[in-house]
Amino acid sequence: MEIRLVQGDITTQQVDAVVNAANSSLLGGGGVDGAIHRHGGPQILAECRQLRASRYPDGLPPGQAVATTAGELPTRWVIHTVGPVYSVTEDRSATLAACHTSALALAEELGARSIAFPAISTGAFGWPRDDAARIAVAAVHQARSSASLVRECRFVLMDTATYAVFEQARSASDA
Ligand code: AR6
Repeated sequence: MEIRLVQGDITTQQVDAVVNAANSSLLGGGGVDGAIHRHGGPQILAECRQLRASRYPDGLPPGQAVATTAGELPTRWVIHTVGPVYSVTEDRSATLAACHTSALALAEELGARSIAFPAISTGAFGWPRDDAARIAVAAVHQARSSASLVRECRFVLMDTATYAVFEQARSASDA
């Protein structure tokens, strides 16, 4: 599996699956979540509502992942995952890593060959970008050996500063 870094908007990526940095309600929000629902159209929210009612009455727990249609996005599936809110008193990095491994495992199950991740938890959830980048890249690196279908894992970073920390994390993990 190739790990690629791209600076840009995750909603325009032509990949099989796009990962949404959602919240437990699965009912939308700001940031990546807002952009995905805005560009993907109402079908995504309709499926999220069904999932809430049928499988997640108490919400999707952080670190888990679930898939819906991608609506009008140029991709087949949206994989919703919920990152942990950053905490200075509690180490939640295993949950952030789990977001990546759960999303990748689900992509494999669906038959996706490519997947795009945003920088989960680095916006509204307040995780320091460089630390989140290290955790995300390490998690994908580790999951590589168990991924047989997914050939490309793309991190789509909105701004140059986030792109730069992911580039550093990737070089460190290759070393
Ligand atoms: N494409 C790529 N990256 C983006 C885009 C985009 N279109 N928009 C924002 N980012 P966030 P979180 C970057 O806040 O921290 C929502 O309200 C952004 O610059 O989207 O996991 C949810 O509903 C940042 O680096 O996700 C939850 O309540 C990164 O994506 C909560 O925010 C993640 O920022 C989740 O917070």
